[in-house]
Formats: sequence, structure tokens, C-alpha cells
Amino acid sequence: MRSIFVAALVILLATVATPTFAVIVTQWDFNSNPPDANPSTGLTTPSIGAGTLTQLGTSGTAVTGSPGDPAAGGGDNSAFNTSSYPSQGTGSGTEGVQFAVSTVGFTDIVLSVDLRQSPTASRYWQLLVSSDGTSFAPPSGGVTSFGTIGAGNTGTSFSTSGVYANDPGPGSGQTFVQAVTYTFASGSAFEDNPNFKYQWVSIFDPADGGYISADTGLEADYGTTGTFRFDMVTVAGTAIPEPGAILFGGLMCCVVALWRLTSKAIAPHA
Ligand SMILES: [Ca+2]
Ligand SMILES: [Ca+2]
Repeated sequence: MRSIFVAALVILLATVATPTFAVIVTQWDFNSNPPDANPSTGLTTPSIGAGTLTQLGTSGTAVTGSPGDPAAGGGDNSAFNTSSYPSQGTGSGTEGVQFAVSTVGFTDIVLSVDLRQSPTASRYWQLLVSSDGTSFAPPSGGVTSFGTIGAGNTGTSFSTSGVYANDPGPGSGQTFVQAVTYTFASGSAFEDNPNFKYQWVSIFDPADGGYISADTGLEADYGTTGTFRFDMVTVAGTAIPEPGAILFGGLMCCVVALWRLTSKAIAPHA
């Protein structure tokens, strides 16, 4: 009987002790591989994992990356700089960048990105998410957070419905807002999903009906050549334990327990 109890305890521990820490599913650091000491050249394929970057009506080039990239300081840290956004009063929520990442095998999905606007870019941006890969909508029910907000940025906010706002300040010294993070609620439709996609797109001032410039907040100062820069685009999640591994461990424990019981049953008395 004691053997059965021990076996049950081992099965329970094997299940509970399965690692459940968050890992990077896919990441874009936009740096050249191998490094070429030139931030003006880079990659749009993921640096970790698999995924697809698609431009939505925008142009894109490699430029100097975020200080949040571990490669920063190494001489070859790029970001993806997007431009050619819609004319004033048109196309709100339609242009930007889309990322497609299968989350099969992962739960508790977390999105993170380092962002930097130029003064004439839109002040407002929207995170849109899709569980079927075709229909996109603002997220809900999650939690947002930031890492380091670089000098010069003010009014930085990121709502649980995915609206990001920031004023990068005037001049040429704009800096990144690092680790702009959206953590979906556990059990979301974006877990363990081969069709998961998300977009970052420019939107009108929610209180206005037109684009306002990131710096001055004036419609007149918005420009289609304003830029929105991405680095360290990351999808993270918690690996779903392999059911086969748990079952095998449990099965082996049962075999051992049964063998011990059987051995006792047939052992001759001393
Ligand atoms: Ca490079
Ligand atoms: Ca980078």
C-alpha cells in the first residue's frame, strides 16, 4: 500500500514540477546576422523562432536600433523604421506592420516591442489582434506595462484596449520607449494558435477624427513621412507540458510500484 502512495506522490510531483516559465516564442531584433557593423543594414526575418513580418501600406528601412537590444553598443544594432503613412483624414487603423507568429504549444502569451516615433508621425497607434489570421480587433482584458521610457518622451500611455500614445518631443533626439508590453489574460484565444497575428497601425486622435502629430499634437503638423520605429519585437509564452512525458513518467512509477507489491507478495517468509 505504501508503494502505491509513493507512486501517486511521484506522479503528482512530476506533473507539478513541469517547468512553466515564460520563454521567447519568436523575436525580431532586426540586426544583421552575422553582424556587419552597419546599422543601416538588417534583417526582417526573426532572430529567434519563426514568424512573418508584413508591411501594411508602409515603407521600411534599417536604422539605428533600441538601447534595449542586447546588441546595443556592439556597433550593429538595427531597428525597422516605417514611413509612408496615410494622408491626413484617411486610412485610420489600416497602415503599419503585421506580425504572424504561431503560438502552438504555448499559453499565457505576452507581446513586447521597443517603439520610437518621429515628431511628425501620428501620436496615436493601435495594437490589433487576430485569432483566425483574417479578422483583427483591439485586444481586451489584458495588462499593459512599459520598461524604460527614454528621455524626451512624455504622455506615454498604453490602454488595455491596445491604444498607444506618446509624444517623442521636438528635434532630432528622439529616444525609444522600451518594452511596450501587452500581457493577454490566461486562456485567451491567442494561445496554442497556429493562426495568431497582430498589427501595429496608426490611428486618428480618438477625440479628434484626424491624425495629430506626435510632438505638437496638431493636425497641421502631421506628416505622411513621419516614422514609427520597431525593435525587439517579441512574442513570449509558457510552454505547454508534453502530455506524453507526464504519462510516461506516471506509467513508469506505476510499473515500479506494481513490481514492488508483486515482489513482496511472492517473497518467501524467513
Ligand atoms: Ca547591419
Ligand atoms: Ca535591434
